[in-house]
Amino acid sequence: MKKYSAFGLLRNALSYNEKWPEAWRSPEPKRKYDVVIVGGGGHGLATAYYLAKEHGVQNIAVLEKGWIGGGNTGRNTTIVRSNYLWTEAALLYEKSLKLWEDLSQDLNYNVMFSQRGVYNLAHSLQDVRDIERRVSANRLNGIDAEFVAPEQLKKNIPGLRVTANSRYPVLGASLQRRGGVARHDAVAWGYARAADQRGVDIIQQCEVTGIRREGGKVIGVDTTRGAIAADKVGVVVAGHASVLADMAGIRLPIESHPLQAFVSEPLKPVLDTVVMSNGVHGYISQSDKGELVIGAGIDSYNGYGQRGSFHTIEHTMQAIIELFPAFSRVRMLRQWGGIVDTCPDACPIISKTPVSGLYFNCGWGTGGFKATPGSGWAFAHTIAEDRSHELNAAFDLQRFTSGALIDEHGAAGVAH
Ligand code: FAD
Ligand code: PYC
Repeated sequence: MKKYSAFGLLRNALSYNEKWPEAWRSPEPKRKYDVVIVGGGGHGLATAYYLAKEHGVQNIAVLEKGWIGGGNTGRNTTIVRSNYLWTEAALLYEKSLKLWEDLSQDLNYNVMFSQRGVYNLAHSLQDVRDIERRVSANRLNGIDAEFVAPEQLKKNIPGLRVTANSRYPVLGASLQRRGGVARHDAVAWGYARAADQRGVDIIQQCEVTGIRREGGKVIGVDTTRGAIAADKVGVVVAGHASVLADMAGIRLPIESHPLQAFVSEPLKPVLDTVVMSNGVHGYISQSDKGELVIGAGIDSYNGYGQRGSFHTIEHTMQAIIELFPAFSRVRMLRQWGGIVDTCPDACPIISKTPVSGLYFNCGWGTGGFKATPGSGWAFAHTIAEDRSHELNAAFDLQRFTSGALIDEHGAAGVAH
């Protein structure tokens, strides 16, 4: 493994980048791999990393049509938590949260995971009941969760309007103290560097245009850089899962929607936690650079444009100002969108498919960043062993024919 010394850092700084070592190689694609992962977002890179690290697979490529982390990994608002209602989902997200807690050390790369707590606000008696139920369910699953009363919220979150007589009164909140945020680019870069060090070929500017099959089995992919043979293919392309599934003759129960995010001009530290509200439909945190990081619900139409519509921007700002009236004076800096693939039950798919050797990991909707390590870990197991791990068994494609859906709309909440 390459070591970086303080002198090395100084030398690189003075050489104006020219002699900086590359963080990962840029190899030409080989003609054949044991495993090809389609999609160089956090999930794809994590899958490749755990395939190499946990399962000893040596001949792996990650194929990315653009640049790594250029999809939703680099576009999301970085909220990490594991407070899902149903045991199946809660345990999968909790596995991920546990991996987050050691991730910087594991990757030897600072992913800036900050456990600053995540609040989910209650604005009605029904919200309070739902939140109390979820807090209890989380605790039964060994996941930290607590209910915070309004008086305590006033102390914990200065600036939050906690009154009983506003349009959306704040009647309490759930708090997961171990939740928080991480640096999204660093997650992609950290996994890429660590995967590369284990021999994974990361090939950018390489779009998969076809999935080759023979006798019901996958045999490789067509790409903009030629055909590449593979014994196994794992597809993890966030907003484009249906497009790739179509290439293999598979129909997924997925809708693709734009989801927007916003950052403000940088401010001095004013908010040291994450606040989410399903009721007003907005959420907010403050980045280490000082920007307020803001988001809301999906744009309700289907589409692949990474922009979103104006009325969602207006609605989001209304929501945030309802919660934090003082932020009405803050100027916004940037807005962007990503494409999210949502499943009918707001839960992901990590599954084998009817094509032997072809696996799909998708449908994370608005909430897959928090799952990056756990998703990669479980998908790597599924590919290496050709069967689900118990953590992702319930997230098989079978559930859409058996009807065993896991409704997480409440926990997925704000953005869905
Ligand atoms: P991506 O990072 O999108 O990676 C998929 C990659 O596949 C892309 O790089 C794409 O270029 C590539 N690809 C697509 N087609 C092809 C092809 N044919 N050939 C080769 N490569 C291809 N989740 C949370 O948990 N917390 C949040 O706070 C949060 N906020 C969000 C805010 C926004 C605005 C958005 C858009 C999403 C948010 N999410 C959040 C969801 C989260 O970002 C995603 O679920 C997660 O990042 C998906 O990771 P990924 O690696 O699967 O996707
Ligand atoms: O899943 O926690 C989440 C989330 C917050 C914002 C978008 N997704």
